[in-house]
Amino acid sequence: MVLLRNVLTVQAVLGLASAAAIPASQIFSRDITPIVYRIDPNSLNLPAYEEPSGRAKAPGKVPCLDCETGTPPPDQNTPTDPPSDPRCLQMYIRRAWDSFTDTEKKAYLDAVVCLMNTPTKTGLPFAQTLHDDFVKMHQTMANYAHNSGWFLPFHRAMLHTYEQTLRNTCAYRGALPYWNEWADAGSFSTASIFDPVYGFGGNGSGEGQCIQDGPFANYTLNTGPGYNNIPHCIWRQFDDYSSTASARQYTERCFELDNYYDFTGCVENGHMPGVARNDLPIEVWRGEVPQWPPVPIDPSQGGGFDIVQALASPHNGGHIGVGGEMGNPISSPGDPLFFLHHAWVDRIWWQWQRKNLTERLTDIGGFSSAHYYPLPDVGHVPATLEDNLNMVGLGPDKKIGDVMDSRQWPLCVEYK
Ligand SMILES: *[C@@H]1O[C@H](CO)[C@@H](O)[C@H](O)[C@H]1NC(C)=O
Ligand SMILES: *[C@@H]1O[C@H](CO)[C@@H](O)[C@H](O)[C@H]1NC(C)=O
Ligand SMILES: *[C@@H]1O[C@H](CO)[C@@H](O)[C@H](O)[C@H]1NC(C)=O
Ligand SMILES: [Cu+2]
Repeated sequence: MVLLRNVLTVQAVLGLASAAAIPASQIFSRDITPIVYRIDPNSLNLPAYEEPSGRAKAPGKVPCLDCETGTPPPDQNTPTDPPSDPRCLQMYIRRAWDSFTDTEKKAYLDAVVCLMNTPTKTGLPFAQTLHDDFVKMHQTMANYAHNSGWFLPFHRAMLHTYEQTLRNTCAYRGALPYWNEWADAGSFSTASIFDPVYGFGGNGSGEGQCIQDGPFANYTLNTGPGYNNIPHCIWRQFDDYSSTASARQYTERCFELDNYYDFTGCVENGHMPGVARNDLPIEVWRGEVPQWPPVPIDPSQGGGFDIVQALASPHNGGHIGVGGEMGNPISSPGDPLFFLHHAWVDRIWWQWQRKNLTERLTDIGGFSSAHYYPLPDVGHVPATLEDNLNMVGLGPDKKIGDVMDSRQWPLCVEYK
């Protein structure tokens, strides 16, 4: 059964040798026939994960501050409390992006650019950079890590792997920031996190809705959109109405729920116990959505589908308010903002856990795959603390039980 549960379905488009970036909107208007094949992760020939020895130098021409000088600046990650778990060498104090100084913001953005300029470590099909590797991780695990009990633990493990990769490969000295989305709900388009210099760049524009400024403008993703693997730009379609789904009230109602199964459904998709679910069409979860958000949506503008009414949740808010790559449930890590968004979601889980640690450090529920993805031969299997979260060679795999307590090794994370 263990093997069966590791059988993954991935679609890929073959025969596209050209590396020229093309706008995502054109990709979807093309006649593409995805080829479905199954991958057993045991057959992927993943490089074995190796503990890094010392800090790696950045590859050439990367504006990676401390890598270039070889002199690490003082650790920005000064803990206020000693680690509560003696196995933690230090704690990673995750703070809101808006609390970062300009120097800290620049150091983080530089490290992400460094990741984008570092060659793939997984060698997974179509991945060319370490940034692509994280998209592949998410693409590969998408049917397990969404609409399932794995949603929160998988993303927590993924964030840790990403944070450690920034530190070990790109000499980043801080902890992962999170995006405080309550502050920007309803007004993503003017949020300071999209600053062109000390931020992630702004909205997309033009035919492919490619981002035009910021440190990731002109970058070519080799994986995505969706399950496709076609070179394309990072694209965004801000929609301020959709971004109201990030409002505080849609988080607060999740905090009222008292078990993991109800809580995760509320956080991920705004599902409330006993209320009929407004599920997205299955095509969306297969990554086949041509563009996101679908139009028209805002009822005050005559739209027919009230996306906020249907989907308001702390998780959906960030995805649908930013749109484009972030609006794609399969390839959203292609926009580096994904990791700050998910750190926000992860903090919400931790805040909820902290309200009753005795109960909630072991509370897991739901299945080990999406409700629309019964496992071959065995169907739906309940998620357990023993389930293995595959990090596709980017870091050590983790069991769900390893990530239930953020403060403990291997995570050693605290949120401010
Ligand atoms: C973002 O850009 C898209 C595409 O150019 C445009 O349709 C949309 O109105 C913009 N959003 C905002 C909030 O400016
Ligand atoms: C992206 O390309 C444009 C046009 O060539 C250039 O002006 C801009 O500086 C580039 N941005 C980055 C972040 O490389
Ligand atoms: C934690 O949850 C358990 C089980 O629901 C309950 O008995 C207990 O009173 C709760 N503790 C707190 C501090 O709310
Ligand atoms: Cu995800």
